[in-house]
Amino acid sequence: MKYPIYILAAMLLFVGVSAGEILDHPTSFDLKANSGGCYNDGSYWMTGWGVGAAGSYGGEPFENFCMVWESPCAAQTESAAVDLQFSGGSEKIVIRHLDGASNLDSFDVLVNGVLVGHYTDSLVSTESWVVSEFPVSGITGNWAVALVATDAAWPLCDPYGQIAVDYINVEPDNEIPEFGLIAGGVAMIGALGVFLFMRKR
Ligand SMILES: [Ca+2]
Ligand SMILES: [Ca+2]
Ligand SMILES: [Ca+2]
Repeated sequence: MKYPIYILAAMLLFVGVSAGEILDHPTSFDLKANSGGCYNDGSYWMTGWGVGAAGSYGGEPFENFCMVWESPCAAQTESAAVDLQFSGGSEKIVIRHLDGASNLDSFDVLVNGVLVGHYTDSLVSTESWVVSEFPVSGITGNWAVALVATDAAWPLCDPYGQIAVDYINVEPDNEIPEFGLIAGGVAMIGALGVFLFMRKR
């Protein structure tokens, strides 16, 4: 079958635009919920997320976050994931999530199915929102960042769900160089102190 040149051009343009859209995936993902389900303001890919019970979790309304496991939890084994963009440099996956009173809010973090981090519940029996960072490096492009619950379901998983997540971001990880500079500065000040001490003697 022969296509007119303008149809071929349109097809190439479509492929090009599609590839461009793939590169436009975000570096931050704000999870939100309503009675209809879990959603994001953009049209980005997300799967496996559910909605908590109406009410507040750790002082925040259920509309602010989504659940890795949602009612009915007993049958749940799947991960919950969002698609995020990585630069290839030293970065960190930053997740704001609830460390709840159940003490069963531990989870693994996977990128493209590969384990990159783990959060262990603090075993503090309060409803506390925490921001956890998981360093990564050498990951380039768009990949699924998945959370996998690693504890047993808690008794009230139905209806409240398990592992509430507010947002997942990919951010530059500048902490190691900064720490190196601070450590270097402390070492220099220390060496100077020894030098002055020795001169005084
Ligand atoms: Ca789920
Ligand atoms: Ca806890
Ligand atoms: Ca949110």
